[in-house]
Amino acid sequence: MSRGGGRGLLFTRKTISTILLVGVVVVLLLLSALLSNLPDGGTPGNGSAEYFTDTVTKIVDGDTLYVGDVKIRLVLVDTPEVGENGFEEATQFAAGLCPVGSNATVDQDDGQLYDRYGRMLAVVYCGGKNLNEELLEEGHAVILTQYCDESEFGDQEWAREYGC
Ligand SMILES: [Ca+2]
Ligand SMILES: [Ca+2]
Repeated sequence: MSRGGGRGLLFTRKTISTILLVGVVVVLLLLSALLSNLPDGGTPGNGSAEYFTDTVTKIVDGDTLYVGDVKIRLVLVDTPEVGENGFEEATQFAAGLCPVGSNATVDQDDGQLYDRYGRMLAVVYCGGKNLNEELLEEGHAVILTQYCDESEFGDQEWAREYGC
């Protein structure tokens, strides 16, 4: 009788620890899935496009900057050129959101990797904010609708909101 009771108890303990182990594994899998999706809209490891975080080393103008030694052209947006109205404001806005020396995350456009000048086309995140989107939202940039279909980001909410 005591033998049977002992077996019953052992089985129960094994079952409980198995359930706990499975539960822990499931939670870990869910967490890693969640973390791999950050920041919003990121597509790490997708195709040959790059996805990396590095230091902002130079702000060229509102839509062009260096992250590490990579020259980035913010995709789907266009800010004024030197001498044009709004050039200073757009450049200073970009420098304010992504100051030189701070960290930026670069999500290269899987649909169009580089522009014709060899600049990497990407969305840049600084302090958790999408610089491309913020430039549009603050009126410093216009959207380049001719690239909406080609771009990885053309169907994202922020791009659609401004004309894609
Ligand atoms: Ca421009
Ligand atoms: Ca990408």
